[in-house]
Amino acid sequence: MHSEDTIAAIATAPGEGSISIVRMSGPDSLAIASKILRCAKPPLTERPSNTIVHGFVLDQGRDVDEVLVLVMRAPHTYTGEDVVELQGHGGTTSARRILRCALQAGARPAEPGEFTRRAFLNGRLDLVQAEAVLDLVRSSSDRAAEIALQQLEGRLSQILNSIYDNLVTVAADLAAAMDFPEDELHPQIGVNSTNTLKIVKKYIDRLLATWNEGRILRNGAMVVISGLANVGKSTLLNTLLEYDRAIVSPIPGTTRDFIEENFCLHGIPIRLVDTAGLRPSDCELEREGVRRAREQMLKADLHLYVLDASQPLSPVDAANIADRPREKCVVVLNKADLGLRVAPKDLPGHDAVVTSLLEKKGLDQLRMLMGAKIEISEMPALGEAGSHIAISERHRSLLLKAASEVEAALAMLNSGKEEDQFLASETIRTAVEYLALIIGRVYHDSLLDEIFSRFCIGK
Ligand SMILES: Nc1nc2c(ncn2[C@@H]2O[C@H](COP(=O)(O)OP(=O)(O)OP(=O)(O)O)[C@@H](O)[C@H]2O)c(=O)[nH]1
Ligand SMILES: [Mg+2]
Repeated sequence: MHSEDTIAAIATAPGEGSISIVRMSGPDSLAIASKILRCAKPPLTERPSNTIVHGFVLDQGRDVDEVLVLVMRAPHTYTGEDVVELQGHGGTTSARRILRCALQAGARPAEPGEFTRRAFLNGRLDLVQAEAVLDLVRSSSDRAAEIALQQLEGRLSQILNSIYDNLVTVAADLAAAMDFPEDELHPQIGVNSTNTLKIVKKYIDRLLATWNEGRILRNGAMVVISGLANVGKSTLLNTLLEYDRAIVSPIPGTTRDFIEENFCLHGIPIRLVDTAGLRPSDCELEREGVRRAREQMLKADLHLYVLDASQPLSPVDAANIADRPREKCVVVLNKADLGLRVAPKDLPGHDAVVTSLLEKKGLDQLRMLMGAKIEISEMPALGEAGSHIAISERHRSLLLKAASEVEAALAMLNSGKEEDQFLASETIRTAVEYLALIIGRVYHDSLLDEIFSRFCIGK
């Protein structure tokens, strides 16, 4: 597909900056840029690809900004079309004026993600790679950025394509074998198909196992601080964030609504939530706070249960701790500076850390334990060593469907019945369709709208 029209947008973030970029893509990019540019000869339209030209953008004969112009000719560009980038002196006003000139000269404003959408439609990227562009822009940690970049470079696509190709081969082999109805399925074809399907299934399962990491890296791991009133929950939030976000006071029931903030722990993006102290109350507002606290706890990837360890372990604390899944809970035995009347050994089977948030003690150990608990698995078995993959929710839901089709086909091949072999081939074709949807070999406009509408304008 090659578009008829030429799109333009400001590609840099709004606000003051040292450079601002207006980007154009489409068949008339060079002609439009040439119309609004005063530069030395030859004109832009005669310049070779990948050159930089110095000049001035003009609006009705008056200079608007001094610019460097990047000339990139199709097909080896981001979008696969002629692309021009005008780099001005920075600042929103100047970028807007350059964009206005480009629009007056014949470009049309780009939709969000339209440059990347064109890259996809022109075969420069598959859908999985296009999604990685957004992941990269949005990544909030080194690790997330690394994974996004590898996905953009095609690591995940390679594996998906190989699964796709193998499934197509198996479906074709089975279909070909059926063209000779007088024979039973050739035993070799049966064995090969079964083996291939088993390997494919293993690969799909390994990809599925990376989803949780992907979810955490894209959305952040939800860590919920809970416990009885006045034990130091808000102090813990402030300490981990390293600034005074929440009100701390010796009055029990200080925090009413929950408070959510993001931060990064050992490269893992975290959504940290402080909640109201869990206690019965006559006050309607406080009861609502406790209800909201419980709602947050249901969504937690990790619980930090805080208690006042200078007091003997209360039955309520013991019950609350028992309620939380052990593998997802760290008990924070706080206020150790006031004397320790609950020790980790009193909570067998639970991970517990003794802290004094007042004296800033026990924090390194707490951070280590949090990092270890928010499990992020390495997956060296897939692809080359050192490659990281983390699939998204969209990939996961389609892979789950593909996996169940592959499993069904395996069962059919095992049955040994001739009609089942025909069905197996059809079932594998359905799995192939799911794979095609992930990579974008098949797509609907509504899917593209959904994916690219999340991008910024100019990307
Ligand atoms: N001695 C001592 N006091 C602490 C420690 N951590 C917090 N505090 C104090 O305990 C009181 C309550 O702290 P908060 O952080 O507001 O407790 P909270 O659990 O958020 O309380 P609510 O929001 O009311 O449920 C404050 O006066 C803190 O200064 C500690 O390690 N040692
Ligand atoms: Mg509080």
